[in-house]
Amino acid sequence: MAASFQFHEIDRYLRKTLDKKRYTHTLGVANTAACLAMRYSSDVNKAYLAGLLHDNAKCISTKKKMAICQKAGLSISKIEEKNPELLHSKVGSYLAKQKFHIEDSDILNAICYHTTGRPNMSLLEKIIFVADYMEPNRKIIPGLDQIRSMAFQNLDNALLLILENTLSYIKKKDRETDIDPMTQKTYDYYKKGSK
Ligand code: DGI
Ligand code: FE
Ligand code: FE
Repeated sequence: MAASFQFHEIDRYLRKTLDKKRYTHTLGVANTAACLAMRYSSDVNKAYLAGLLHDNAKCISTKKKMAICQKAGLSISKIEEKNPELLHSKVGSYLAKQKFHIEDSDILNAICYHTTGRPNMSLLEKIIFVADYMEPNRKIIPGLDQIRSMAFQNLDNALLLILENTLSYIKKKDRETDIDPMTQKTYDYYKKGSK
């Protein structure tokens, strides 16, 4: 299990590699994930650790992210090539293992799928996905209050509301073609489950 020295070491790395805004967001996600873990009887330390690490690759340049993928043999889809910000999740998952020796596959998957989600997510994956969207430092957007209160009542419903918002946001930006098929699959899966 994650010991506090590990949190400390990761915190030092994040302070160094993330910009201020991203670092603040990261602490918000870690704390929110811990709260959701308390609510849903999930491992609180694990949720905090996954929250701390979820955006660890966010401030790495596109060029470097691509290079890391190539070196590590991680595939880059067409949509990721066109929208390279999507790569921070899988690169972050890889670096969590390489740099911090995280072996827990649930934590690694929670990092890897925190942007698009995926069908049939584990409880920890859902917690990180939702915490990322609702943490206290996020810019207030319509529907966020409802999502925040829903997150503590029904996690799957909160997940669905977030996916709805994300998909309509991407479509509004006139980038319909840029929807990652995984985001759509996640939405379809949880939409079907909600009926
Ligand atoms: O890294 P964060 O900003 O904390 O949050 P995130 O990892 O969820 O990334 C958010 C961004 O990802 C947001 O601008 C929307 C974008 N995104 C989510 N799903 C998709 C997507 N972008 C594209 N192009 N396609 C998607 O399916
Ligand atoms: Fe992210
Ligand atoms: Fe994030």
